[in-house]
This record gives sequence, C-alpha cells and structure tokens, in this order.
Amino acid sequence: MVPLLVSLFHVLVVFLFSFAASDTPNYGSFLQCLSTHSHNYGNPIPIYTPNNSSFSSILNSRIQNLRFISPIHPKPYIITTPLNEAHVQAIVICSRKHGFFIRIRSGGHDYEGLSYTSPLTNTPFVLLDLSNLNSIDVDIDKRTAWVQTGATIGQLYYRIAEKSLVHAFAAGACTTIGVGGHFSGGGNGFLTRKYGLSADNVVDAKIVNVNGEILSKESMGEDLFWAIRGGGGTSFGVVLSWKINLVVVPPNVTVFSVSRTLEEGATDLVHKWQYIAYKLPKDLALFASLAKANASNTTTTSTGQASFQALFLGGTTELLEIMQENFSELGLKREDCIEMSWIQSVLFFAGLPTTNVSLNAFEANILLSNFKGASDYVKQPISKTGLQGIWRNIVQMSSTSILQLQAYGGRMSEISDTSIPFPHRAGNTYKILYLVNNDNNIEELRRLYKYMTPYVSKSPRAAYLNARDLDLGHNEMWTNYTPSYEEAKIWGSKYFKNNFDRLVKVKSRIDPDNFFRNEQSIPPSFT
Ligand SMILES: Cc1cc2nc3c(=O)[nH]c(=O)nc-3n(C[C@H](O)[C@H](O)[C@H](O)COP(=O)(O)OP(=O)(O)OC[C@H]3O[C@@H](n4cnc5c(N)ncnc54)[C@H](O)[C@@H]3O)c2cc1C
Ligand SMILES: *[C@@H]1O[C@H](CO)[C@@H](O)[C@H](O)[C@H]1NC(C)=O
Ligand SMILES: *[C@@H]1O[C@H](CO)[C@@H](O)[C@H](O)[C@H]1NC(C)=O
Ligand SMILES: *[C@@H]1O[C@H](CO)[C@@H](O)[C@H](O)[C@H]1NC(C)=O
Ligand SMILES: *[C@@H]1O[C@H](CO)[C@@H](O)[C@H](O)[C@H]1NC(C)=O
Ligand SMILES: *[C@@H]1O[C@H](CO)[C@@H](O)[C@H](O)[C@H]1NC(C)=O
Ligand SMILES: *[C@@H]1O[C@H](CO)[C@@H](O)[C@H](O)[C@H]1NC(C)=O
Ligand SMILES: CC(=O)N[C@H]1CO[C@H](CO)[C@@H](O)[C@@H]1O
Repeated sequence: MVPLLVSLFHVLVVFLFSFAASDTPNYGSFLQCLSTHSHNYGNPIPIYTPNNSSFSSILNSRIQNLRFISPIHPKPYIITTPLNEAHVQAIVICSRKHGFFIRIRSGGHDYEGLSYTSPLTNTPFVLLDLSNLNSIDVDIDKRTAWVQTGATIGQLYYRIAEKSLVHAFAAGACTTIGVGGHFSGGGNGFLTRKYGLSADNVVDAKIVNVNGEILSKESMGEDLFWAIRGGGGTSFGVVLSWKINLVVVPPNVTVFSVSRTLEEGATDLVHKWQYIAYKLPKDLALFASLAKANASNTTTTSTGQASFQALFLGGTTELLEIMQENFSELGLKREDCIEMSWIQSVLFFAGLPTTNVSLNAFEANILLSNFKGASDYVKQPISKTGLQGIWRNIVQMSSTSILQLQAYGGRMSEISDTSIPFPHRAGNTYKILYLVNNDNNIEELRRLYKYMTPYVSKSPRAAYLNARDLDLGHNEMWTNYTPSYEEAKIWGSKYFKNNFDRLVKVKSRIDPDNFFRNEQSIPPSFT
C-alpha cells in the first residue's frame, strides 16, 4: 500500500476502533469473570484500564519499536499482568467467553508491534503481558533449564552464567528480547552455526490452550509441540514456559569487531565473505553488517562501511590461523582479538562494558528506536556489481539503515527443513536483516528490498518470522473474519515454505475458531 492509503486506513481503523470500543457490551462481564477467577486463585489478577494512571507506563514498558507508541496505533482496552499460571488460564477463558481477543506479549520486540497493538483491527483487545512470569530455573547437572516466557534472553544468559561460565544458550544478541516470541519464532545468534536456533534446543513446553487448559509436551501432542517451535506461539495458545537444553562453551571465547570503509575495500571483502563465512568451522560465527560510515552522525558522511563481527569458541592463536587461511584479505591482527568469558561476549555484542557482568546490565534497554525491518535468505553469492548497488542505496538513505548478514552453514545445514516449522536450512548461505530507523524511511527500505529481488531466494522469496514484515501480506482482523488458506499462504510460504500446510493442520485441530489470531497468524482450514 502507498503511504497515503496506509494513513487513511489508520484513520478509518482508529475511528472504527473507538466506535467499537465505546460500544462494547462485554466489558463489565469480562471484569466480573476475571474477578470471579481471581477469587478462586487467591491473588487478584492485576488489571489496568486507561483510567489507571499506570496504564501507559505498563503498556510502554515493553514497547521496543517506538513507531508504535503513537496514538494512531490502537491501544489495548485492558492490560492484564498475570502473576501465576492460573491467572493466564482465567484471562484466556474470560476473553474468549466475553468476545475479546488477546495480544500476547513477552519481550515486546515484535518488528510490527503485534504483541501490543493491532494495526488492522476494529475489535477491542486485551493485552496479556507476561512480564511477571519470568522465573528461570537452571539445572547445570542435567544441562537444562525451565524458563518462563516473561523472561528475557539477557536474564536467561545471566542466570546460566551465575551457575556456570562454561554453559550458555543459543539465542539472539539483543538481551531484552523475550523468550516467548523469540523461541517460538526461531531464535538466531552467534551460537547458531554451532548449535542451531533456540527453538532447536527446546525440549519441553507448557502452553495454555483455547479452553484454558495447561498442556505439556506429553499432553499437547507431537504436532503442537512441533508447531510452537518456530511457527510462532501466537497462533496456538499462550506459551507459559520452555524447557531448554543448555549448550557448552569454553571458559574463554575470542571476539572481534573490525570495520572497513568502501575506500578500504569493503565491497571486495563482503564479496569474499559470502564465499567463506558459511563454510568456516562451526566454532566460528563471522557476521558482516553494511551501513553508512559514522551512521550516528549524519553531518559527517557519506561513505559505506562494512563491520565484521566474530565469536570464536576458542583462543586467539587458532582464530588467527583460521582467518589467515580463509579470509586473509580482512587483515585481522592479534590486537583486534579479545578473549573473555562467553557471558562477557554477550555484553560485547550488545555494545555494553564487558567488565560489568551484573543482572542490571543484561536488563538495560539500549536499542530502543523507531524502525521497520525485513529479511531475506541468500543462496548464491551476490556479484560485486550487485553489492555496489546495495551501497548506493545505503549511502543515499536519509536515515540510519543497516543490513546485517548472518552466516548460516554449520549446524544449520545439518538439521532437516521439517524438523521444526523454521525451514531455512541447507542451501542458505546467509540471512539478511534489513533495518531502517524512522517512519519516513519505510519507502527507502521498500526500494532497497525491491532492488534485492534478483539476488535473493525465489519462489518463494523466503523470510524469517522473527523479522516480521506486514509488507509480505497479512490477515484482515475484522470480528469473526477468518482468512482464507490462499491469502495466508502468500506470506506463510515465505516464512515456513512447505511447513505452512502442516501448521494449518495443527491450527485446525487446536484452535478451529481462530481465537488466537493476529495479522500474520496461521489460519484454520475447513476443508
Ligand atoms: C532490537 C532487536 C534485536 C533483535 N535481535 C534478534 C536476534 O539477534 N536474533 C533473532 O533471532 N531475532 C532478533 N530480533 C527479533 C526477535 O527475535 C523477535 O522480534 C521475537 O519475536 C521477539 O520476541 P519477544 O518476546 O521479545 O516479542 P513480543 O513482541 O513479545 O512477541 C513476538 C510475537 O510472539 C508472540 N508471543 C510472545 N510471547 C508469547 C507467548 N508466551 N506465547 C505465545 N505467543 C507469544 C507475540 O504475540 C508476538 O506475535 C530482534 C528484535 C529487535 C527489536
Ligand atoms: C485500576 O483502577 C481500578 C479502578 O479504579 C482499580 O480497581 C484497580 O485496582 C486498578 N488496577 C491496578 C492494577 O491498580
Ligand atoms: C473510566 O472512568 C470514567 C469516569 O470515572 C468512567 O465513566 C468509565 O467507565 C471508566 N472506564 C473504564 C474502562 O473503567
Ligand atoms: C567518522 O567520524 C570521525 C569523527 O567525526 C572522523 O574522524 C572519521 O574520519 C569518520 N569516518 C568516516 C569513514 O567518515
Ligand atoms: C559529527 O561530526 C562532526 C564533524 O566531525 C562533529 O563536529 C560533530 O560533533 C559530530 N556530531 C556528533 C553527534 O558526534
Ligand atoms: C581468559 O582470558 C582472560 C583475558 O585474556 C585471562 O586473563 C584468563 O586467564 C583467561 N581464562 C582462562 C580460563 O583461560
Ligand atoms: C555496572 O552496572 C551497574 C548496573 O547497571 C551500574 O550501576 C554500574 O555503574 C556499572 N559499573 C560499571 C563499571 O560500568
Ligand atoms: C573454505 C576454507 O578455506 N576453509 C578453510 C578455513 O580454515 C580451516 C582451518 O584452518 C581449514 O581447515 C579450511 O579448509
């Protein structure tokens, strides 16, 4: 849609939303239902309406994309912050009974804000915010942990490190990401080439289904347990907690981050990187990112700069040997390499001081911004001419924009495409994440995305669920509207390829009336 249409649409949506909200007949009975359940469950369920003074601060506390703070984006009718699992059951039962649909929020990092706003709805919704359900129980002897879905990956990393510096978990780089959305959508980071995605390392889960029942791996059935590990939790229920297998890391790892401008040969380096990064030993994750040089300072400019960041599960000497043999062009030096514990490397990649391993540091929200993102998968290296066109786009953009190139290969190529719903395995040499800051530059992102068409995966042009992009297509959200299989398959096949059909089958069994839904949830099928 063109921007004008989008904003007209928003006006319309906001109008309809206010109309529906003021007209809703079910609010009192919903509250009554919750308080009945609260009574049963001891502690009352914390409930906030816009009349409560803390409504906005609770709503905004886990809004990661500042784009969605604006009043044009529909706000929840009610926010609930359950204190225990029984509260979650009550919220699901009462919401369904009284005609509210829900948004489920863990860390609030959804690229399109779908965990706390509903851009395409006319129906009042309840925000189920899981931030109070954040316990983490690490068992080093068994090499497992149970983690509730209101916890962030930073809290998880810290709790593991508290008990052992040679255990870790494979997940993303930004420490404030919630495990609820992240694990249910995949979970990709510097340990992925060695150990796969977060979802690949989930071994059990607890979920509240549409009837308000709590199911475990054993009682939910193999197909549902498959679906929630990469298919997105939202379509199937409220995931309460995950049981994960911890992974093993050496007492010290080695990291580096070095940058080269276009004048210093960035194009040739990125070109070469494409041929080697996915073939490197699994212990080495070498990522590249492409941005304007001095991107934070728009007055100095305008050249491009490639940054190469690496995590190596070993020492400097061995890393230098591998780099010399595979990528000598980068000119990596011993003094570029820093040895530290794995938990410190998390702080390093988050841009935080590595000397300060404290829970607060892992909870610090440093990346708040107003952004739009997208993703692609690359199978064949992009030519130098193709790369030059990318740089032209980046350097001309009016805002900070970044392309992160995340090498695949290693463990990712060993896991089958159907093991979990996430299908982008062998044959994908790297993933591209596109991020632009600032609303006004969404068109610039779309232009770049279009430019990339000949260089990336085709039929379907694949995408990563955790880089949610409503430009790929979306469900309408009118009351009682169920998207058709064909409509949803347009974006569903990009995220899930052939696994989409199996997700539809699971959805049809688990939630045939489509209570758990959002703009990109799996539709039930009636055929
Ligand atoms: C700054 C930033 C950095 C990022 N870095 C990485 C990275 O390094 N690697 C990577 O793979 N991804 C990364 N992401 C993407 C991130 O993995 C996804 O946005 C992920 O879905 C966020 O999970 P969340 O719980 O924080 O988000 P939320 O917005 O809370 O949830 C995301 C989706 O999951 C649903 N959901 C959340 N909790 C539950 C639950 N308990 N049960 C059912 N459904 C649930 C929500 O309804 C929503 O649809 C990044 C995102 C941002 C904004
Ligand atoms: C919100 O306000 C209502 C009405 O004043 C009150 O009953 C309720 O306890 C408040 N909620 C919280 C969580 O403080
Ligand atoms: C908010 O307060 C106003 C005025 O007291 C009241 O009329 C309204 O019903 C309240 N709304 C909610 C959602 O509690
Ligand atoms: C970035 O900015 C610094 C200081 O403003 C300057 O010295 C440096 O040359 C700039 N780098 C590039 C690549 O423009
Ligand atoms: C941006 O770069 C210019 C020129 O080097 C410098 O004068 C200015 O202080 C920089 N601004 C910021 C915010 O760093
Ligand atoms: C880890 O690296 C640090 C910094 O180089 C060093 O002081 C420390 O001895 C190393 N620890 C181990 C266990 O190798
Ligand atoms: C470490 O982190 C804590 C909490 O964020 C902060 O108070 C302290 O100043 C930090 N110390 C250093 C040396 O950065
Ligand atoms: C693709 C490639 O050149 N791989 C080499 C990288 O370095 C390792 C370790 O030195 C070699 O074993 C690989 O052959």
